Amino acid sequence: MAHELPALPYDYKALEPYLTEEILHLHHDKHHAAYVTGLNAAEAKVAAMVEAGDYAAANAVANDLAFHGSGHILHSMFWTNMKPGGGGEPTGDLAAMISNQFGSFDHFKALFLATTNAVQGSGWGVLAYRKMDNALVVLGAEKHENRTQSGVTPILVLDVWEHAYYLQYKNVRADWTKAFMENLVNWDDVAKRLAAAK
Ligand code: MN3
Repeated sequence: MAHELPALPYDYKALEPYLTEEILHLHHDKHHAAYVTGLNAAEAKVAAMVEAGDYAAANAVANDLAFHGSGHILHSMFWTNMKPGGGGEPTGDLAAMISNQFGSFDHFKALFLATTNAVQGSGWGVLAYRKMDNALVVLGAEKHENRTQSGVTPILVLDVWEHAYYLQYKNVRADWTKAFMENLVNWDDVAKRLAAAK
């Protein structure tokens, strides 16, 4: 059962002017597609190792599963975490949890942006739900799979690899993350993901 690249839930031009058609085409059709291919290749290697009883490649394959698997999962979330005419503030249970945990939406936003902007090199800003104590956690992931916390479910992810913004925002990552939060984030999708995680 091979993984497939999911279609975008909107047109490639739909997120302009905050995210260009060119970036979205390259990011979805080339970069995300490569993680799908990588994950399928890694899972095929797992099957081949088990079939042959030869586990010499197990460590390399585990690395590929973490990298390409996380890349596929995070990008699949990322597309639905955005929508044309997004931004604003969450409502309902998500808004209440954010206020309870971080003091206010503005405090959360400042923390999320600071954490995301400070990720060294390629990575993601992540808001995750931790079922163990019914909490929200703000994380800054490196690459796709590093510097996370076990046992949490990401509900909002923001790609800050250079491929996500450099053609439009050049070296000013903070302009990209601000545009995402103010004009693209789909809080309805984040709320749905929180409810599902609970
Ligand atoms: Mn990416």
